[in-house]
Amino acid sequence: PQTIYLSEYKVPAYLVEQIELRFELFEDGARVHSTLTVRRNPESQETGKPLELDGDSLKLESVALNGETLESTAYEDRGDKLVVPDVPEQFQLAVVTWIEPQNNTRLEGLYKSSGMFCTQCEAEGFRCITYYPDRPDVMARFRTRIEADKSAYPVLLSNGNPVEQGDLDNGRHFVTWEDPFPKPSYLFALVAGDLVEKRDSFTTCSGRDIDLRMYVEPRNSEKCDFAMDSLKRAMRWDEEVYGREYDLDIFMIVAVDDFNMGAMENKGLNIFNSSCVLASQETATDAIFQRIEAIVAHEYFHNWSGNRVTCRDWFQLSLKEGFTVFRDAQFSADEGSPTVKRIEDATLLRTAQFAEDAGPMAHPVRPASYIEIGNFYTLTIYEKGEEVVRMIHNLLGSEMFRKGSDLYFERHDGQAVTTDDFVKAMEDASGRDLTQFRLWYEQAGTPVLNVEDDFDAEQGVYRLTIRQTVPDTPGQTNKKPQHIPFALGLLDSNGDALPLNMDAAETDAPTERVLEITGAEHRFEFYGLDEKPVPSLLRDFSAPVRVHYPWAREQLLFLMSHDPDGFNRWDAGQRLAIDVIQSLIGHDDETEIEPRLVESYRGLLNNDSLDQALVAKMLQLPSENYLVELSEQADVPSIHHARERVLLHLANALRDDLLACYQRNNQAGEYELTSDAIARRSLKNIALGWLLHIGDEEALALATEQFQNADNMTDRLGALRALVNSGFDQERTEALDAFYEQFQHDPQVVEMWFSVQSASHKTGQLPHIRHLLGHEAFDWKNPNKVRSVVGAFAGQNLPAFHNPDGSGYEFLAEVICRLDDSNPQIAARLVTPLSRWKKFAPTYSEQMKKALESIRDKEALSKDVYEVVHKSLA
Ligand code: HT7
Ligand code: ZN
Repeated sequence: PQTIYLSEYKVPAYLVEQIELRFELFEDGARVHSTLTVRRNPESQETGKPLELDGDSLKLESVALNGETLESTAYEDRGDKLVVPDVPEQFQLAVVTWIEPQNNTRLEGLYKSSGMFCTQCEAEGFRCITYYPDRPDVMARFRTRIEADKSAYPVLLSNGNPVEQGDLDNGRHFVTWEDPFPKPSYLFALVAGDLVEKRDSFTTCSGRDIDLRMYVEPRNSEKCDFAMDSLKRAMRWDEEVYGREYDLDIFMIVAVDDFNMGAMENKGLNIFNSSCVLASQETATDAIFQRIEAIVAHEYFHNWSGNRVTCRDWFQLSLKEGFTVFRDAQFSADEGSPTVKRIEDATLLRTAQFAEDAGPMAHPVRPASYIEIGNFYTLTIYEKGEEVVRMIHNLLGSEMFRKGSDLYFERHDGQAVTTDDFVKAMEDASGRDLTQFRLWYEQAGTPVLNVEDDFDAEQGVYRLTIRQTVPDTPGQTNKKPQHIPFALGLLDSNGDALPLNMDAAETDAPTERVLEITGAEHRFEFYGLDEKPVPSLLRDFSAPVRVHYPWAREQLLFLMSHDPDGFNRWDAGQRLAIDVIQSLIGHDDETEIEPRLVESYRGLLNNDSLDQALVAKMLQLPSENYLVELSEQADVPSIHHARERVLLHLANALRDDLLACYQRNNQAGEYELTSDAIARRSLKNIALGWLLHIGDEEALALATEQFQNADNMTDRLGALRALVNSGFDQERTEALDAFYEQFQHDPQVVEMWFSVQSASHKTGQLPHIRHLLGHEAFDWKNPNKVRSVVGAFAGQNLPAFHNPDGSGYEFLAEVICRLDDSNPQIAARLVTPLSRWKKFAPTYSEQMKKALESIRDKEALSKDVYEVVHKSLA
């Protein structure tokens, strides 16, 4: 397969002003008539270049130039390209293709899901519909006519506004849609199905009434309210915080069951994976409600950061994704607890993105090359990209950042641009020089900060020395120091915040500063101190870096209870727990477990003055995945065993406190989705899980009662998970059977049922995983089902996946090869757990490598899987 390089970017030789599409949808296929109004691009140097249109899996029926049907000698159909050598300066090209959506298992282009037609065109799906210059810098106005059987497909949707509709012969009908905003082909969408419509409306800041509509299968009609409400809140928020008003008269959301990712921001017609939009109290957990709120907002925010201003090429993907994730994170923080949101985001980044950045697929936020762009919808592009935008926000401050964002939208409205254009707008609006900062887009790898300190008691000066290095990554060595905003505070022994006097004459200094680290080594001095302070480093996780500082356990315990920065309170607790767990690895079971850890957890369990959502986060031990990420040569059984020892020790020692915490938070009353109610449910379910883990009979009775009588899914699933992870075999089986019996008709709940079992080290052993693959509710063609069984097993059930006999790896390789033929995007994503093979102790890594080699040797490997496997083995 061919590698595409950013350095080889050329402006398009031809531009498309207008595209008229006509879809004839049938059960055995679809005919697509496409008429393009094309002109040569005056900015292109490639004069005389033939017209080249992209295509994939298309059956070409005819080509006409300016109304004249072309002989087959007048063009070349190369399969992946349609080449027309002889074209004038301006012309109309009409192309007719035949496609088979009913056989499209890749879920790219036009396909069928639960009897409805739908599309997914990002990144390169439009070429599976018709021949077209399928690149984001070709922006055209779309007019789309859809024709289909009226009774089977009463709802026909596309981008923009409906302009015409009517009946046709043979029980068929049509609707025509027109989108006035020029857009790249990746934002095209079509939906046809028998769907119910839920309506609402929104009045914009300038007084325009927008029609809001959700389209779902009839059985889901009661699961739309939360997404609709989230949409309206997101629309208002974007007006208030970014000054962005919605631009069409109608905004539509559609839910589909078979979808490769979470959702898609098609202009005016967002398409969602059902699991990311449908929710009710009885079927969705609090975490799912929060995810829906964030994703609905994310897709909506793309209307400006992505659609009105889009990417010039796919190397710029983080331009829209990093900025939009930042916007949705700000929205979620404003709607809930900012500290908890930051903890969740930092956890994901430190556990999974840092791992990606240290692995064989490491790439910069703006990659320099790729083989298959589908492999670059990564945590680096999304989450690290978000952190990069957040750092600009931290460096400029809210006001200047808003000025920069206004300038960016105004300057580039209707254009396809680069990450550099974004940074330039921020520079121009604020007057700051971000030259060095741009390295965040160019250099892969997580910067490491080594922090040392000393206190000069005589002078009353505290010195911090910070050294930064950026590790080598595939294809990148000897990297330059980056520009890092480093938020800091100092505490005295009473826990009071100290003024950060940075020169001897300074008085009234602030108690928190954002230090700017730009060189390989910096020394900072703080004056006027009576005693050595306790440093609170990288507050609120102000940059996506690893910080090494020789923490003493007393310092961590102190910060856990005194740091005014909520994030660092939590982080201190995590560092302490990590230190305790790591100190047990490789030692026998007689080794003492730090008694102060127990006391600090007791303090947390009984602390009702602290934000209870933060307490719930602080009670959770670092995950096995994070402990693996922190090890040099991970030995999963040892990590699992050490973590289990700490968990069991804490649960035994705190049994009465846990029970009291459960009782206190198990309040009767109306179900609410407030932060406080969510925190209470979270605390209660953590307590229940720990108590069942130690086999507590009283807790078993509570869990059984909660499982049977819960009025919401958070509590029902919390009890189910606690039972599944307990040693109560009979109760576990009964609960799993009862749960399936009750919810078997709801695919989203069945997916939870699958993943609870697959992720559990009690139930998720390989024979049971294979059994789940044969279950009546499992479907290889549905990505959510694959993720909930195979993804949960390989990604979350570390002891079972890393079975020393290698069976977990062989199983995953077998699944990847099977899926590679039907859905290569999903197959490639599943390679991730194997791709980190070098991270594990030799007995594991050798077998992981073998599994990768067996995939590499499969015949007719897709380029998606080829790229990940070959880079992993390199
Ligand atoms: N921009 C969307 C990306 C997406 C996607 C990419 C590849 C294959 C399938 C896909 N579905 C959606 C989603 C987003 O970031 O908002
Ligand atoms: Zn996005």
